Amino acid sequence: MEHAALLQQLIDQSRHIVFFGGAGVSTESGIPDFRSVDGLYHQKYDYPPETMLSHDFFVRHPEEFFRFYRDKMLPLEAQPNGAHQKLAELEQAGKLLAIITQNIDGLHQKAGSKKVYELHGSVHRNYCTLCGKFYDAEFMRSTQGIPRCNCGGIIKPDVVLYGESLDSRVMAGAAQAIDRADLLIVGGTSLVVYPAAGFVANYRGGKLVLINRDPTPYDNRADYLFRDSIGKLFSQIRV
Ligand code: CNA
Repeated sequence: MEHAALLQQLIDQSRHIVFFGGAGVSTESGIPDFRSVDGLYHQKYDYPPETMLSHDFFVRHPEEFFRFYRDKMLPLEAQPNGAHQKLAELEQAGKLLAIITQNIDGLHQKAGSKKVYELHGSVHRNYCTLCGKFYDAEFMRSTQGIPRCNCGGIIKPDVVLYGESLDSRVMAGAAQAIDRADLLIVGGTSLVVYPAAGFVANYRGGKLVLINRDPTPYDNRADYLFRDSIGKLFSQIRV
């Protein structure tokens, strides 16, 4: 059976779907991922993205951190693609419990999804490190150099940088959702960044579907493996 028809059948048979995704969910919206051939790891910078997006780098080289951040992490014109849209529709139809994402772009919410566990935070939330005042992504993009609050504090994106710990409440909510899932769809993630691999490895519920262009270390754990474009595939699903 072709991929779309098989995915349709699995979705039709399930009542508590959970979707777990990564950067590959947003590439069809024009946002590059890290590890694909046209991803950020293959573009030329003085440091690799993992270094520039680390807590250590943020503290030691804030000016360079924000130059990279404004340049690459704030594609605010990007629009949701077929995957974001169909997942939002599945939630509205009462079939999808939650989305767990490693993305920080907010495109699931832009598509209308409500229950979204953002493991790595969001570029749409930024806070003064001194007084806690909130700033949106548009404000961050309008700044130059190191963004500062009225009070003088540095404004930090609410994004989990490498070397920082994940929010335990978000983690617990995501784990609970996965426990309740009768269909776990994992897509657009290389499954090499913690805690993605753990969530997938520990899934003991119903069926596991993996949709990814490149191979992952968990391909053999999947009940169904679709080496396909996730936006294109979801666009063909009827909710
Ligand atoms: P990754 O390691 O870059 O892997 C992405 C995976 O998606 C690769 O295995 C690709 O083969 C696959 N892929 C790319 N495009 C598609 C597509 N259209 N259809 C199907 N598969 C596709 O990304 P991960 O999310 O696994 O890595 C985790 C990092 C990347 C997280 O910390 C993210 O915060 C971070 N990131 C996020 C964004 C974003 O918010 N949009 C962008 C870039 C990186």
